[in-house]
Amino acid sequence: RYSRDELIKAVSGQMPEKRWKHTEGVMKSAVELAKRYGADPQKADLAALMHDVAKFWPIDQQEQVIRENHLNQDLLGNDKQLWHAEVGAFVAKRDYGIEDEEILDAIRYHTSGRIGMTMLDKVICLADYIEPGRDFPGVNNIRKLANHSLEEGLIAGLDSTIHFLLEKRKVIYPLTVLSRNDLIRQIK
Ligand code: DGI
Ligand code: FE
Ligand code: FE
Ligand code: FE
Repeated sequence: RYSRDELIKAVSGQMPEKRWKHTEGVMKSAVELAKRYGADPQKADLAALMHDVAKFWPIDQQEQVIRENHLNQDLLGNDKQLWHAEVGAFVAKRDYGIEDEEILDAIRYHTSGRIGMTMLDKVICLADYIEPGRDFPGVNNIRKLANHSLEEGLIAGLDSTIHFLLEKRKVIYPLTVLSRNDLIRQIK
């Protein structure tokens, strides 16, 4: 069993300083959002701490984890940037003993979202966009929306991702679009 301090040590040691600063920012923002919107702040803190654990793993190691453990094979035909979320959830359980499926799902879906996102999924995905260290066009608008609606903030976040992917002529992972559409339906 890892204590929170031991997890911090283990996770921060697997990434460059800058990415660890990002993770600390996501922890702070996730706890704030959880308190504001009635998710469990302790779960938000732990999911945020772990969310990018696999981000700096060598890409062939990420691929191997997905193949050998029969994780979502669809990801292998999509952008490698998506892999660390699925791999992160797997290693959070296997290597760090995190058993709570709500936390594992929040890690697993933090990049794409999913249809029927839980409150915790939304909190982590949105915190990842608005943490204090983030700086991309439109981030302040997302921060503003996040103050009054989890869904509005998240839609703006996913829209900015989709917009970025279109501009770069990247393949869009269908679940990213499905998540965005599902959130639109939720607020109608
Ligand atoms: O890990 P982070 O940088 O904190 O953020 P993230 O996990 O939300 O996103 C990682 C990257 O994944 C980001 O640069 C955008 C990219 N991404 C997100 N959704 C999609 C995507 N890339 C493709 N090709 N398709 C997607 O649907
Ligand atoms: Fe990530
Ligand atoms: Fe994200
Ligand atoms: Fe992140």
